[in-house]
Amino acid sequence: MKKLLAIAVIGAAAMGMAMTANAADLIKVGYAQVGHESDWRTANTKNYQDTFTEDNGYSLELVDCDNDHAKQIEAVRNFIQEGLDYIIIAPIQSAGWDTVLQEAQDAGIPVIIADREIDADESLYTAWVGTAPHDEGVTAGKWLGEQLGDKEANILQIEGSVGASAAIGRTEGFQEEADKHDNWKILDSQSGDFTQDGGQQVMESFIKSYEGKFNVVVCQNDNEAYGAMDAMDAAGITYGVDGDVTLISYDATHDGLQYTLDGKFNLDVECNPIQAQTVSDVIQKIQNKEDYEKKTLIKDEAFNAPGIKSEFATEITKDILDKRAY
Ligand code: GYE
Repeated sequence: MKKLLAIAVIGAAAMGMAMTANAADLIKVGYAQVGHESDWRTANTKNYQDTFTEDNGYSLELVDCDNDHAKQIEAVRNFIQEGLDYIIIAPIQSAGWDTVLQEAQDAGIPVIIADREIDADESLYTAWVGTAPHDEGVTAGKWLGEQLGDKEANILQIEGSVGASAAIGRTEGFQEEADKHDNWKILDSQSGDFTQDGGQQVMESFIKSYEGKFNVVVCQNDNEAYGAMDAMDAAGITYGVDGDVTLISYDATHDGLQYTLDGKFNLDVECNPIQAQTVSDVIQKIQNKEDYEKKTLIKDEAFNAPGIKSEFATEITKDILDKRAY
């Protein structure tokens, strides 16, 4: 009896040890996520949860920072205190990162900036993986120029969250193209915070001020565009390929592309939220002491409604839409 019990105890201890050893083998990653403001963000969160799994050798601590910069800084500080192996940050705003990045560096924890850009010296972070909002803005502007020809444009723009590189870049890129056209006027440009409610509210107030005076609406993400559509529907303003207003959006999520296929959006400029595997590849290279890219750009394209020929966008088809999982 005694002997058997002893064996059982040893067995449990060995199993326990094996379990601890396994847990200790996992690479501990903290992701300070922006929030849950849009379908794009939901897809990005899911992509991290599906990629940074225990089966893939990770333990993931994902913090939804609710679009609050102070909360995001605090999340990063907690990751540092916990002594995680890697920190990933999708920066809510581009400014204000120097101090906490220095703290992570002092603690010897590699930081990967993901999705958006930051205003900080490159030496303060390990790597960057993300998209190019400035180029996306340029694409939207070039496409509009190509489609309008000599026609004038009276444009209303619903921007993303104030201070976010995704909003700053899209605004600047589009403005650069707008500046090339004497007969384009950006009547107004206000933040809709990358949300559907925000898009609707801004569009409602735009309609009050500019009804009958605009022929282009640019929304800096799909959710804002859904809100803008609701506001225009309520006011009896038509948009899309058969409407009075050209509607441009960014993200090209599944629903956004469905609206493009239906001719409700004229153009949807893609921004790809599927970035976790690229981030994981960087981490694996660091783990294996291999060379890694300091910056990796996730490639995007643009899609326009069926029947529209463009040098800058692909005509959306049911086939493309069906392959879009997010
Ligand atoms: O366009 C928007 C999201 O940072 C690129 O954030 C991302 C943007 C995306 O909320 O939908």
